[in-house]
Amino acid sequence: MDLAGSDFPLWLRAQHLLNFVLMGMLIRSGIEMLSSLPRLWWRNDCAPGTEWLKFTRRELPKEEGVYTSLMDERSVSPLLSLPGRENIGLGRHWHGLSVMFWVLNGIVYAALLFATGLWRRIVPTSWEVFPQAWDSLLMYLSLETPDISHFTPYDSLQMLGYTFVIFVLAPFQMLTGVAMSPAVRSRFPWFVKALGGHQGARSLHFIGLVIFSGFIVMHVSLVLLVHRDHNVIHMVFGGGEVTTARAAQALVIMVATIVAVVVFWIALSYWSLADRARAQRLTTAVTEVGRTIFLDRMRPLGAKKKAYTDRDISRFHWTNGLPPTEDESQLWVQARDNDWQGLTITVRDDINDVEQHLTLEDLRALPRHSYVATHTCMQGWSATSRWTGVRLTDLMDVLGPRPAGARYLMAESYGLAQKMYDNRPREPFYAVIDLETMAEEESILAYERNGHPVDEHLGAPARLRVESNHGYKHVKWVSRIMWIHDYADYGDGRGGTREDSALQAFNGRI
Ligand SMILES: Nc1nc2c(c(=O)[nH]1)N[C@H]1C(S)=C(S)[C@@H](COP(=O)(O)O)O[C@H]1N2
Ligand SMILES: [Mo]
Repeated sequence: MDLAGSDFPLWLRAQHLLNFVLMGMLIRSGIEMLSSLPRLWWRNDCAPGTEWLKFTRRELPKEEGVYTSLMDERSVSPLLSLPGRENIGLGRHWHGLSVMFWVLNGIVYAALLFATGLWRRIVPTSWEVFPQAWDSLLMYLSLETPDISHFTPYDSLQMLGYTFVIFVLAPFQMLTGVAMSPAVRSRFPWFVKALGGHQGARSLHFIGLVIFSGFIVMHVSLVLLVHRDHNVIHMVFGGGEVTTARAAQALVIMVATIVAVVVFWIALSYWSLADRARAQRLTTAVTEVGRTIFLDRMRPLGAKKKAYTDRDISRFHWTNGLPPTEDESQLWVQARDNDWQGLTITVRDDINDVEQHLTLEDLRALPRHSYVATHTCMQGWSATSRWTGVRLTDLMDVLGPRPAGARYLMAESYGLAQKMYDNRPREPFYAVIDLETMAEEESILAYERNGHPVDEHLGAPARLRVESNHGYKHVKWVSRIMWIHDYADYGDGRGGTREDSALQAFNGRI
């Protein structure tokens, strides 16, 4: 195959089209994720009123623990967002799926670019490119059109633009994107800190999107305004004679393709919404491959490495899920009003029907583990605290050796889920983690935060902390922790309340 045969070989044109399809999916699912918490911060505690940008008129209460991030979600039309209508779980799966193909497409593109020598027309190799680009810019600003001989096939301004987008902006989006994964943060905390923490990464990722969008608008405008016939013929046919007839043909093919892609984007939304569970099954079948290869190997550094110190502790802490009410758990409410007297946490082997009830004093008598870490909700907010409690491995040792057949650990709450997505009755909040995640040093049942008993709204008297996972695994107001054989046997079988109803992935590492 003559890879560099025509001006624009087939592989290049095919990858250009695929990139267009995937970028659209990334932007649309990105909107879904942003709409689940439509605010951006530089401050890592996301304190109310400190946003630098927001897409909602709602004012945040200054008081902690009265407003939850689920209350802040905004519903966006499926015409714009993928999939739209407050489906953060599916939005995240679509983002993950698109990014896997987008990165693959990018790697193949870069490899072929260098293999064929075509990189030479994109990557500037002389400093001359700057004065030349400046001349081009002045020409465009004076609304003149550079002569076609100027493009061989790209002029200096294009070279700079393309090089920037391909070799700077795209990697920048990948880096700021993965920085938002709790598994990456727990393993490479210095990297996330260098980007300004979770909120820095999130805000920079958004700014990257804005620059990308600006580039797309400029790129498309210039293609259509400056030597349009030449451009569309090259984009669609790869090259050849520039005649009015061929240009018209190319333009029709291009417009028809764009219409088909837009229909495809919107169809993805409605297809997802028509059967959300099916959409979750099929998208996570793909994203799990990436999670297993890249994220499952990443384990937290360990408390001794001191990635975060007490100086990083946040002033404000967001909440998701409100404390149990009298209707949800009379026991919990009475115990709260009575200094936690009478409240126990059950440690159980659900396979052999063996259990023990631990009081808070029992918990405190077990080995203590303490570390400073940033909590992130997959909706986007973060807060750094010192958490102290008992490692889950030490806790379960109370029952003796791990029973044969135990493959997961499940935690349940005294409180009900704040929101069920499909108008189902609210159920006790629960989450399941696998044995490797449980064995991580930072997987604890926490009873202290910043040296004080855990606050009521943050999970008193004890809550899970699973450092390598997003917040939806960190069950608050824990009532029971137990060995189970398979999470398929509990709830809807997806491994947690947020997995069952919001269709989050079982694996909470990204
Ligand atoms: N019982 C219970 N635990 C829960 C939730 C909940 O709704 N109920 N929300 C989870 C989610 S999505 C997050 S992000 C964290 C929030 O923890 P925080 O409120 O302590 O900040 O709690 C998790 N644990
Ligand atoms: Mo969350």
